[in-house]
Amino acid sequence: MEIQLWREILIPYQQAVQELKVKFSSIVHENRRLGQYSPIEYVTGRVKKISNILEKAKKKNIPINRIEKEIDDIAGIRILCQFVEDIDKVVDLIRSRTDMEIKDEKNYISNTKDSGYRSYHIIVYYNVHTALGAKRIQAEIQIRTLSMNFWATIEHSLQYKYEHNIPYDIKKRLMNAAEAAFQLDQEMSLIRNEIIRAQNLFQVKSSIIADILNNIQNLHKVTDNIKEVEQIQEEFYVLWEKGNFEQLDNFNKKLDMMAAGYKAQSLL
Ligand code: 0O2
Repeated sequence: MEIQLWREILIPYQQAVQELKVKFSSIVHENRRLGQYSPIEYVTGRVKKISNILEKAKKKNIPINRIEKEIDDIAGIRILCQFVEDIDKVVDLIRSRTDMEIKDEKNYISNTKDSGYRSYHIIVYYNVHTALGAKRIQAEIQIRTLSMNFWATIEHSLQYKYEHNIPYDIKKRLMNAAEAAFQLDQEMSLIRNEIIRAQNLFQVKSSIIADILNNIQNLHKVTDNIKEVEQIQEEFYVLWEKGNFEQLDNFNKKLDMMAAGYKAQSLL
């Protein structure tokens, strides 16, 4: 039998996981920078452990030389969303990408698994270029809410503990917990707009505060009138204590004009 050089075999998968994590995480950062809501909360990824690859191949009767073709989740990315509605947005986003090609989609949200597992899976083909050359690999993208993920993570570790034979009473409790996680997602969806508004406000407020402090620091650099900058800083702390968003915004605009007057806006 041909020797399996696992270290080499896994290199393109490791690279694919790294690249896909960067690509999906940058969507989060870009949205936040633009002050927009991000349907992606955060992204994780992993390359399946060799022992788990062999285990899965054994369970599914896959010959060693067909592992890469038939096990499609050697590279795995997990995209976590706050709300169920965000999952559709992420799915559309993946469908519209030209740097990956969809092989298969499994909707375990509308078709919940018997275990209670809910998640949306997309298998993609993805091209990687490594020191060993170019390769088209498969990767599994799991898209789920934070609540679905909480349940799946706990259930997954219990599957390992009980070697896939979870006792009936624990299985029952897990089913109840899956129902509770489903209810939680539904409740959160009902107040989704309110939550998004609150999060956006928080985002805008923190960027205004960062701007104000940046302006104060720049003014401190360019003026000899330290007393004036101290007064501005004191004024800021008073406004900050009050926490009025509009007052902080106006104060920031005033500082922007002062900084522009001193040509201090672009200083670090
Ligand atoms: P790991 O350790 O996460 O990599 P199947 O055809 O159903 O036997 P297949 O073809 O791998 O299995 O596809 P499926 O069912 O879509 O499962 C792929 C992955 O989804 C699993 O990988 C799990 O990560 C996750 N998953 C599926 N079902 C469950 C479940 O009931 N509970 C939990 N917690 N996760 C699940 P692996 O290789 O099983 O495991």
